[in-house]
Amino acid sequence: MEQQHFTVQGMTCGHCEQAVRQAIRRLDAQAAVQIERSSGRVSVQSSRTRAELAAALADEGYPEQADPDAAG
Ligand SMILES: [Cu+2]
Repeated sequence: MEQQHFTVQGMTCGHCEQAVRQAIRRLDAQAAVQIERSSGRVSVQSSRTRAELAAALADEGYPEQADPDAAG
């Protein structure tokens, strides 16, 4: 399983953390999820692809923050 890192928008409380965790677990019940709410960091160990995980997060209402290093 691969460790994937995301920085998402909109996590403001414990309920948000739970929603994020459940969105990942719905996609992959075996996933290990670590959340650091203050920075919006979500680390996921899962066999699912990064795109699948990111889509699940966005569908739940926590889209990834735009990468400030990505040009244009
Ligand atoms: Cu919340």
